Amino acid sequence: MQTTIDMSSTSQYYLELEEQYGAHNYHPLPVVLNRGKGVHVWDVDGKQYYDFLSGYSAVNQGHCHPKIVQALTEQAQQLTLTSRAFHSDQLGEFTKFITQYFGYDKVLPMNTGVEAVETGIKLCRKWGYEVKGIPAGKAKIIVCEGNFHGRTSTVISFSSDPAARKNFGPFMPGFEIIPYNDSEALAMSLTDKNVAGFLIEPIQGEAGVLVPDEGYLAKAKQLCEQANVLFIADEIQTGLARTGKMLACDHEGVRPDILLLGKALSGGMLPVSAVLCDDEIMMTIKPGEHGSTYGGNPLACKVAMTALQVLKDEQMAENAAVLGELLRNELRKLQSPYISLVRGKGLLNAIVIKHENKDAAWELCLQLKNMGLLAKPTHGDKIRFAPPLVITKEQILDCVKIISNSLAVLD
Ligand code: IF1
Repeated sequence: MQTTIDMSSTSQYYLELEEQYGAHNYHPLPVVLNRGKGVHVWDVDGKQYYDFLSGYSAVNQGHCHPKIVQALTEQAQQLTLTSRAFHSDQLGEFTKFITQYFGYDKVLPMNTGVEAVETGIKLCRKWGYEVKGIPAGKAKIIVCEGNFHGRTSTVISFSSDPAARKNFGPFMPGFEIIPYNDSEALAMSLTDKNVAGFLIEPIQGEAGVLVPDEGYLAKAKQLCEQANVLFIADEIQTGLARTGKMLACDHEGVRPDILLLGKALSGGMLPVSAVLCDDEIMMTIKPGEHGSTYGGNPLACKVAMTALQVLKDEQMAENAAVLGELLRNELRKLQSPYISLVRGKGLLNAIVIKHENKDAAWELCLQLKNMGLLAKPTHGDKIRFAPPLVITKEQILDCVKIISNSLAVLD
């Protein structure tokens, strides 16, 4: 089993530029893209691919969605940045739009996903001291084993992935790691009166699309409520229609106390993130206590309002629910000896590869690429299948054919 990589000299040229001048903090698939539209992307030689990664779920609305591109380009010619030293006409509209959209009192806009997580942590601690009455410096936040919430030094402090932490210490204290999908472990940890919050991914993405048991999120929320602890949902990857509902928490009727959004909030145009919560929490932060230069900029606000509107107008959650079901069923029907598990919700899915060769998932992804579908292995043996939510039934069936044919490379 050895997949041949046919690289044009054009692709090779760009690969070598990155290799020489870029930091080596990634190991990408050897494909160089220069165009995207809907579910498709094209490489520098004009070869077309289905995108089954969607920019790690940032392009839920499809590549270069015309309405979002229009919002971006129009606003770019009008006003892009004021800083928060001044007001803009877009920020006010955005705050009203997104709080009504998700049903919260207030929003705090940031840029990247990890900044939303950092903001959630800071809000939670402030609330812990100023509302709950936790003694100074004692606030604790519970997180789950296998979590992925981003890459800052605080956030990797509570990662359980050795690669994310090695030689990046010393680490931020104040976090306790408990097993995921284990409400008894949560109940035990919640007996500590100094716990201010529970930070959780409703489905663990980086861990390989781990869907918790039905009822776990609702139970966890209930336990947090009883303990007067904030339930903080990181919906940066699971949110915004990806799993078949607007939020993954919606599947269990759970309303997080603090909601973290990012990625598809801009439809892949620029980094836009947001933290939503009610006044009791949000109003603990006063002027000068938190912020960012670009957070809430008019360009981001305009793009985010459009990106959210498009999700509803085009019923992307419904499409994700129906086509995700179809994708998982068709993949299971293949009965491939190399696929030991198909799991996911909506269009956030993963397969687990079973093979004697430990590079099998990587080899399969190279073959998928040769046959016109881009997906990326994670943790060695898992492959994430998360196409843009604008994909059609015919396209899903076409993709399953590509996957089926590609599996032959593992024989
Ligand atoms: C990378 C995975 C996806 C996230 C959740 C916060 C953030 C992320 C639940 C931070 C980011 C990323 C970043 C990306 C790989 C990736 C990822 F493989 F790790 F699991 F999406 F599938 N919370 N997820 O998933 O958001 O600061 O990056 O905007 O290259 O590190 P960010």
